[in-house]
Amino acid sequence: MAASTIPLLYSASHTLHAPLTEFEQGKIIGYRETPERVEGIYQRLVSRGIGRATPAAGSAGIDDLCVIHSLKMLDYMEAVSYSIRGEQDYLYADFFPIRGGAPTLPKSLAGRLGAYCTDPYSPIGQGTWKASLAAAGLALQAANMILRRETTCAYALCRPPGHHAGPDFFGSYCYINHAALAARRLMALGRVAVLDIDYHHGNGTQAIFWDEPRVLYASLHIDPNLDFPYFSGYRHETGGSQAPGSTLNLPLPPGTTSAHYLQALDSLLQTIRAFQPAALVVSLGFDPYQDDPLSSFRVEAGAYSAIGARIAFLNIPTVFVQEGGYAVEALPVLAENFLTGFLGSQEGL
Ligand code: SP5
Ligand code: ZN
Repeated sequence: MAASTIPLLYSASHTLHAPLTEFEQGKIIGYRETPERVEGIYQRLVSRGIGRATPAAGSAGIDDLCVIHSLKMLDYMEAVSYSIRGEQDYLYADFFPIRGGAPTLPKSLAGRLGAYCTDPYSPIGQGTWKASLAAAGLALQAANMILRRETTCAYALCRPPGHHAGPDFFGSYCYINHAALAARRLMALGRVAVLDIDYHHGNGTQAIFWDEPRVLYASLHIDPNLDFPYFSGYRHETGGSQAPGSTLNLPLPPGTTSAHYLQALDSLLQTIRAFQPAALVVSLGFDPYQDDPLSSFRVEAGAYSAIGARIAFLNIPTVFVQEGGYAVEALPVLAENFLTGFLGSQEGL
């Protein structure tokens, strides 16, 4: 029996995190990772009867997060967030330690900003920590629902996103790696695959599972020679010495069409199938879409139902975790297409 709806995990706390601006080539522009992104998807999926609104069970705690992130970084983020007074105030990292040394951590919180941060796209405000814990709670709840066999799939509408957050770094709109949290929890079932279809390489997720043979990290993304995160996501990165072959990067060129994209996806899915995972986590970014302001691909809106259907054919318990996607007007339709394809092709477990 094909399921026709998916549990949709949402928390209004995401609105506590809403920076106003970001840098682009020395200019200040509107922050792209806005609350409207997730609001639009949520409204659409509920009103179309695709998403089953499921109450949030509660925020994650630091104990949940330190399984994948360093306690020092977590304590730091919390301290910065709670030190901020003004509702509109956000601290942006602008100085970064030179690599290769063990930098002295300065005493001031402002001085430490760059110590854990890869770039200035993840400013910290007074609501950033609370919003991140709430989003992490959604991903863990989705994984718990699978573990308890309450469902075979769930969609965590996480915001801010997470796949650029690693063991001891964060950046690019991300703070806590929600997909990695879900994957780590699902390891209770056995091997876990993480399929990352955000436009950008998930450098954080790759780093977290680099030496973990029980987790396969497989990602389709823009060639890092040309775009963020630049320093990882290359094909030759295939996992650490304890986990050779557990990372699979498939960089794609600008101009990648729907057909090319689906072909590349099929090749990742084949590797995932061979890995025989007990569960799947999908880092679900809609930024490969052709009209996304950050995308150079030509993936059409209609392709998302085919992408969803192909993932459903794996026929394993699946947690979807929201990552990027910045074509705010189109996001609700992209999510609807994706889930229509997925739910329509589920065989039933
Ligand atoms: C989660 C996620 O998708 N994060 C992406 C963060 C990308 N941040 C870098 C933004 C650089 C924008 N410059 C590209 C201009 C394209 N017109
Ligand atoms: Zn992205």
